[in-house]
Amino acid sequence: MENVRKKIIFKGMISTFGLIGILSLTLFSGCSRKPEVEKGTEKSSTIGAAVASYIAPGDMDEYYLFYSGGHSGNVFVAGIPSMRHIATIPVFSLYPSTGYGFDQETRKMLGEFTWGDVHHPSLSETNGNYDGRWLFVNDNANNRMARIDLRDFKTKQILGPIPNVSGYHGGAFVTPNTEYILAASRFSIPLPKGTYAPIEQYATDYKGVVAGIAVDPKTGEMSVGWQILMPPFDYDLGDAGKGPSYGWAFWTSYNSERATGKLEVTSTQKDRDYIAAVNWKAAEQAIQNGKFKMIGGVKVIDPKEVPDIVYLIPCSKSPHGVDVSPDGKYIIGSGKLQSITTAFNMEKILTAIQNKDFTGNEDGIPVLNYDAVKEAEVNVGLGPLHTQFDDKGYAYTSLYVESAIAKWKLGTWEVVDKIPVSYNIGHLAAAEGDTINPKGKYLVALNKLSHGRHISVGPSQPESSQLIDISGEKMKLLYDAFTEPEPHYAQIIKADKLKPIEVYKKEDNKHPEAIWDVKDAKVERNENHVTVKMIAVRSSFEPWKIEVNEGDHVTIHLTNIEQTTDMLHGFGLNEYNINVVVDPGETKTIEFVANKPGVHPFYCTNFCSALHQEMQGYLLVKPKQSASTGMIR
Ligand SMILES: [Cu+2]
Repeated sequence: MENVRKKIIFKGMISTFGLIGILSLTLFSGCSRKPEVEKGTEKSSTIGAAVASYIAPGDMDEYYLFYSGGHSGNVFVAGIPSMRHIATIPVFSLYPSTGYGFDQETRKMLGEFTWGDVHHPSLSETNGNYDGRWLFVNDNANNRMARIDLRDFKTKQILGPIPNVSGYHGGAFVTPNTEYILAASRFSIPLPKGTYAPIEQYATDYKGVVAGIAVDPKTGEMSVGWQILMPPFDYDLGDAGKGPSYGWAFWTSYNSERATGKLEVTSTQKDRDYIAAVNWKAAEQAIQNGKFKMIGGVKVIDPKEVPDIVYLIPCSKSPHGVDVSPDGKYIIGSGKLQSITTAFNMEKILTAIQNKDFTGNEDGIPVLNYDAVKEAEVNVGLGPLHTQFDDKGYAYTSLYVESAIAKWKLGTWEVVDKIPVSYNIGHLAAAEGDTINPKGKYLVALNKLSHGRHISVGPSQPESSQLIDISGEKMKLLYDAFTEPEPHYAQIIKADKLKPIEVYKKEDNKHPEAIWDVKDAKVERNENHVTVKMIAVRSSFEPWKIEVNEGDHVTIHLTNIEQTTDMLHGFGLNEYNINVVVDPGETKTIEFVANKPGVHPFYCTNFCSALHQEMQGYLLVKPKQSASTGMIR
């Protein structure tokens, strides 16, 4: 009953906006209740669902889901339809399982930070299709962007903190040929970073930034590309144009009021927020033509001085997702505080720009006439958030407040089906559902709050994501899987696009200190620096004994000389807080100061053979006193 009542209140009031009290009620009381109606439906379809999501032992999944691990700093990989978790990819946080953040190479990459907040994974694209080369993820907390190489599912580059971008939420989303990865500021601040301005001057002296991070098409190496100075709104999700909208990038934003303080009240006063539409081809050109100023060491375009690069499209209040349809014709914008999703027509956007059909401006950026660029308003339901697409011309919009997904038709704009989810869905991911060639078949609901879906483990309930069959007319719930908190965006790629390597080939190892023969293994001293060239191979370390003096600076270059797939070795050093894992053919560098005297065993931490337990050695640290007097301290 309460749900029904809420809906009536919501529908009655929503068109008037500015309804803070009602919203607090709907947004937040909605979290604590389960919709009761669907329980029976779930049960009755159990057998069909079980068969549809069953992958027999030894068989493999058809698709893989890459989903963000939020403030764990990790990315997780699961099979679809089995929803089996198959890998954790550490990105911004230490991860002893793979030794990530313990060796010199990854420590350097992580820099001063030991955590990050992964939000939106983005698979690299060629001609608008996933190409299975890289996965990019953003760090909302420390304004960084990382590249994961899908040949070995490892993080290879972390760019940032990116200058001027503050609260990197509006990424990572790639352009159709991975020319750029989108980036935007969630939190506007005075620029460059480090500048002080009183909060009372927020509306004028604080700035947002939208940006494109450039990607080298051969290596995937990222560099700071173009940046555009924006009004102090909070920039949210983005998507790149394709087909007729190719060359454009879109971000939603909230807080068009430029408010500070209690944003749930102060930033919900106006009727609309904006989608920022950026002509990135023009931005590229402007930078080339020298039309920029240097801010924070980066070339930044000021739209006041360089017109025709960025426009604002009014959209429903408090939007999250902006999603471009597979054919690139429509830009779908959803505001959480309105029960409709708007489809904007790219052709109409371009015409309005040409005709200067503007209704105003924000800091010199033209605001397009909503009615002139709108194609349709779709009555999707309460709290529309994010939209994905299938192969049959349907769109799927997550409804946060309603805890449901609406399926609707592009072109007729009719809602044709709805399925409840448990509960409070944020993002959703359909199979290749944001490319030019969505596959249909499966969709995963990434639920923000899930009560009672798993055994309670205390006040914090395990989160749930749900696999939904979208191959038929009606959506069908197939499976409830645990999701590491916090699920943000995810992407689903066809398994045959992933072509991971089997080993690191010896000839490809470019580490200057790599050794491949036990006769080259050695311990060398240069004053108080001890360098060890070490080999790990089934089932021993060579050398197995390292003698140093207390206070020595120790560097171990450890090469796993195996050329057999999955033959990993670890190096765990007792009470030195060190655990490194080396894959076959890989060399890693371990550095530490031998500041704990005594005898410290090291051992292989990653199971490798029947004699894995025997794979061990000793670090012998002579106490300082004993080195001079021969006495044991
Ligand atoms: Cu081993």
